[in-house]
Amino acid sequence: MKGIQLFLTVVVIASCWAALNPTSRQQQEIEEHFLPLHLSKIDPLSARALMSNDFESGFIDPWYDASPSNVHWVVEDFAAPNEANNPAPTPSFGTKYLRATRNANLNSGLLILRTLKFTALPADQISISFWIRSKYTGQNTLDLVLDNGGTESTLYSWSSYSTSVNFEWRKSVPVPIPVDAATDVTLIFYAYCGGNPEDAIAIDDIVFESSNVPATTPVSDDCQDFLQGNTSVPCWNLEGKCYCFSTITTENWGETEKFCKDGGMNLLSIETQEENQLIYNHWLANPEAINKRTYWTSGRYCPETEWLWIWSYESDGRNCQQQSQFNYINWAENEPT
Ligand SMILES: [Ca+2]
Repeated sequence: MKGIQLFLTVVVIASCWAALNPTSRQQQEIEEHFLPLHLSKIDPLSARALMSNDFESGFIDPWYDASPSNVHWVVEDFAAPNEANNPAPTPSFGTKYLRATRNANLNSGLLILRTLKFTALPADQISISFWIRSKYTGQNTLDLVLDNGGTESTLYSWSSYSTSVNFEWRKSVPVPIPVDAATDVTLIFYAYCGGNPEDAIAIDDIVFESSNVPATTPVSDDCQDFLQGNTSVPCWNLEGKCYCFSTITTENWGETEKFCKDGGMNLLSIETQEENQLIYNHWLANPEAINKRTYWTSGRYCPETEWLWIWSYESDGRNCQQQSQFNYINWAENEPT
């Protein structure tokens, strides 16, 4: 692909909180049954502020385990897995995560992870990291459900990653919370974990945030000369976007994407002829500074769908059809291979 690496910066816009509704009787009964006393005192607005959780503290508030059977959500430390013969993959950050934890007989069962009632606002979204492994493909499931006034609706299912060879933590797509106005709701993870030694489900890095974020930042102030002071990654503001050109050689696409994300940016998606020309001209004009001829872009081949190339905003587990397919292409000769 004739393309050059681009990073786009992102600005977060703070959102406002609104009024709350009274807790329903049904929710009260659930919370009284499962919750530690200190948690039942939290009001929906306070619960909202606590929704993100990486479990490094060992606490899961304002989430709580409401599993009815032999399998429960328990914070596990990577250094001391409960199932030594089926350890979780190395977390991308920290050491703790929430895992479907079975008894000594590895009994299967339904798992339920609920939040306290919290105030959701329009444009709210949630993402997670997850790991699912199944002896039998599709056996183990992980679904996210919204409970809005007692009506449950499934927001997302990650069960397609439920295979015997899944040894990766994956980052989910941001899942929108569909409310039209400030609404007190509950989120629920429903999961099923089988009784085979290979079976496992784990959740980490729950991020709850507003999606009121522009995709790009049309300002020059945020585009420094170098990415986070790294002189191997010079940056320029080109027509209102910040483009950085890494001269560091990376081993593969995943490593490169992580490098960009660690710098608060994303790999380049070249979606128009104009943008391709802009970057190409800049590259021609700055050979000493850029000093490379080949670059990774965000383009990737989607294995789930035959011959589908997409601009991947991040390797987040989204279905290929949900990401940006190539509209503009300018393959080099004999590409793609
Ligand atoms: Ca963690």
